[in-house]
Amino acid sequence: MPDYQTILYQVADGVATITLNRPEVLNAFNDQMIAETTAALKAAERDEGVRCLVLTGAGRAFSSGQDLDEVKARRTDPQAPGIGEHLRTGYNPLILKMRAMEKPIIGAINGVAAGAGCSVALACDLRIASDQATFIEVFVNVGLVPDSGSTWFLPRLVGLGKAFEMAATAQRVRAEEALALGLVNRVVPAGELMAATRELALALAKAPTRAIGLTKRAMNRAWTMTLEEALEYEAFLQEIASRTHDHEEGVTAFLEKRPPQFIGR
Ligand code: LHQ
Repeated sequence: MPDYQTILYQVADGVATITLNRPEVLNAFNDQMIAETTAALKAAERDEGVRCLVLTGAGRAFSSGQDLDEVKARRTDPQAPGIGEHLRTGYNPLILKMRAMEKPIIGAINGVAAGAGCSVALACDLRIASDQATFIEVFVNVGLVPDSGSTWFLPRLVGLGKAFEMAATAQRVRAEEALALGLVNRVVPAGELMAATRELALALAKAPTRAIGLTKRAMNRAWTMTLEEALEYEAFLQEIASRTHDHEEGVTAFLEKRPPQFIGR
C-alpha cells in the first residue's frame, strides 16, 4: 500500500475509507492531496474486495478547498502553470474518477465543505452530513468561478436559482438547510456521523455492486440524453445486469423466501 502523507486510506469489511488529513488547514487541497486522493480512488476501484467508498475529513472540517498558500506560491512562480492547467491536471481527473467509478461513494460531511471541497462533496453519490456541516461555494470570495464540477452538480441538486445564489454570495448553507434543499441525503448528530455512515456503507458493500455501478453509469449519462436514448440505454444496461450472479441470486432468494447473498458480480 502506498505511503500516503495527506490522506488516510483504510479498507475493512468491503468498505474503503479515504480521510482527507490536513486538519491544520481544514483539509485544504494541495497538489499532493489531490494526487493522493485520486490514487486512493483508483486503488479502491481496482480492489475487488472494495464494494463501497467513504470520503470524509479529519478534524473539524470536510475540506476548505484549494490550499490558498499554494495558490499564493504559484502566483509568484513564473514557471508554475496557470489555474486552468491546475484544474485540468488535478481536480478534473479527481472529479471524473469519482463519477466514472462504478462503486458507490458516500460523503461523510463532518464539517465545513468550501470551494473545491464543496465540489468534491457534491461529486459523491450520497452525502450524510453531521449537524455541524456547512456548505460554502466560497470561490467568489477570492474572485473565482465555481470549479471542480460545482457548476454542473449544484444546479442539478438544488435548482438554478439557489445554485446561483450560493455561488454569487458565498452564503454558508447549514446542514438542516442543505437537507431541505436536497443537497444532502441525511443529517445526523455530529457524534453519530461515522456510525451512521458505517451502517450505510456496510449495507451497500453487501448489495449487488454491479447493478449499483451500472445505475450510477446510467444516471451520469441520462442527464444529456433524450427519453428515447435513456430508455434504450436502460435496456442495454439491464441486459448486462441480468447476466450477473447477483441478479440470479436475488430472484432465487426471493422465491426461496430467504435473504440474498450478493457477491458483487
Ligand atoms: C486555509 C484554508 C485554505 C489554506 C482554511 N488554504 N489555509 C482551484 C484551483 C486553483 C486555484 C484556486 O482555487 C481552486 C478552487 C477553490 O477551492 S477556490 C476556494 C479556496 N478556498 C477558500 O477560499 C476557503 C478559505 N477558507 C475559509 O474561507 C475559511 O477558512 C472557512 C470558511 C473554510 C472556515 O472558516 P473558520 O472555521 O473560521 O476557520 P479559519 O478560517 O480560522 O481556518 C482555520 C485555519 O485553516 C487557518 O489557519 P490558522 O493558522 O490561522 O489556524 C486558516 O488560514 C487555514 N485555512 N482554509 N483554503
